Amino acid sequence: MDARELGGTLAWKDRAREALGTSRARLLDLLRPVPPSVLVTQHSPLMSPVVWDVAHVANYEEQWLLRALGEPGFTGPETDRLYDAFRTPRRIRGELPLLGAEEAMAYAEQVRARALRRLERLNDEDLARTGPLLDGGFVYGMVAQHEQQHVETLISTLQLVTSTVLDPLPSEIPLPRRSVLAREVHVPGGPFHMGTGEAWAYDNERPRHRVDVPPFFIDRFPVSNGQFLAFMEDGGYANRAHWAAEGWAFRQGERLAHPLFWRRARGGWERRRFGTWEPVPPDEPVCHVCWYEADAYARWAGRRLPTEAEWEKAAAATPEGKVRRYPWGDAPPDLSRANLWPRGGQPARVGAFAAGASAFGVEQMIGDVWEWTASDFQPYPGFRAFPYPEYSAVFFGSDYKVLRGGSWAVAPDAIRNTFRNWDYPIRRQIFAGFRCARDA
Ligand code: AVJ
Ligand code: FE
Repeated sequence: MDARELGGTLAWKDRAREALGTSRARLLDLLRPVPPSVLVTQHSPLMSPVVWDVAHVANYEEQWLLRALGEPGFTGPETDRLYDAFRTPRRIRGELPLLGAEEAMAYAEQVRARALRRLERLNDEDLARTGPLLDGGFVYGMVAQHEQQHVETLISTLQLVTSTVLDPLPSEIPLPRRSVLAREVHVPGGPFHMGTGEAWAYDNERPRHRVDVPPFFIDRFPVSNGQFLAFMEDGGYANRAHWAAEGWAFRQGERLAHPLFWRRARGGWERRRFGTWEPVPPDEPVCHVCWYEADAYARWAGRRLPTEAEWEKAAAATPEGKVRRYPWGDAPPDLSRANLWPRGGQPARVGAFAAGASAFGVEQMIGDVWEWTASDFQPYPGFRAFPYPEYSAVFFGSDYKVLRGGSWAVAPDAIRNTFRNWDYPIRRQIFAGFRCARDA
């Protein structure tokens, strides 16, 4: 064994094995308590039956960690088609001849066992032959992050089920006691380096490039339920002046009057969490609002949503002109810094993570709720689709808005300052909130 293998390949092989092990454990832990009837049902046209996601995760791994690496798979074009997110739209997945719960799990297990054996056998020749797919172990990072992303997707599917499917987990996050800080933070103008070239980053985060960001103010914390209630009580949903034209049409058509999963009860507002109704906690970041609701709130407050570049600069940049992987630095997330999966099953209170503040003092940027930004999902200058255009490239344009920072249902391996998520501006079932900004 030569030094190159010791320092290079073997180093990422351990990381790959660990990431795959973690993502699979998360998937199994999530689904273990869920009744089989819930797993096979399509609960909403917006979300697949759980069994589709499980077999899709297995099929994706079969394609990338077996067949793409010259290893025989277990299935062929028919299965690929059934579990292809593009050729099979979500709303019809419940009517398809899908694998059952046990079959889908067995499929995932079979693929994984073979993929791990393939990983053990990988050698320098494979690396040379396969090219950039294996640079730094990229394809393993891609498959592990993909599985983690589907775990979050499954959590939002389970949140749509009206019967109690998950018991609330005990929250390990301490109470904040820090109401004295100014609620917004000034970020000076000037260049900063946006994006990343790190080995496991997705194509849409690349390449790192210089952007000039004018000075701005950004909220120290995500907007809370209590703040959002003030907007509601001030007639925010009924006042057209706050709404973008398409947002107003959507609000009218859907009769929006409060975040998704909320209802007005005798004692005040309640929200449904995994089938259980409970009072809305006023000091938690607001969640399950679409981009139009976030945008309307910001206008009502005399502010606006931050652009992606502003969000990332506030999270990653230091006053000395360096960039960090997480707001607090390069150390991996822990309980004192961010609320990520698996934790309490809900956002933590505003102010809970003083130790997670960015260099500029902005808090709770990673975890708790995804944050809608003002920006459309567009490629960075010099973007190249890799390894396939259906991950990012086919979504570029003005149809999708970018979300940043990850939610409490996101795994640590699938979030960093540069990570970009996107969705339609009308979507509310995702774990999305927002914070506001303004020009300085
Ligand atoms: C990045 C969340 C928009 O769910 O469509 C999952 C992630 N890509 N499988 C999605 C993804 C392929 C993607 N989002
Ligand atoms: Fe997928």
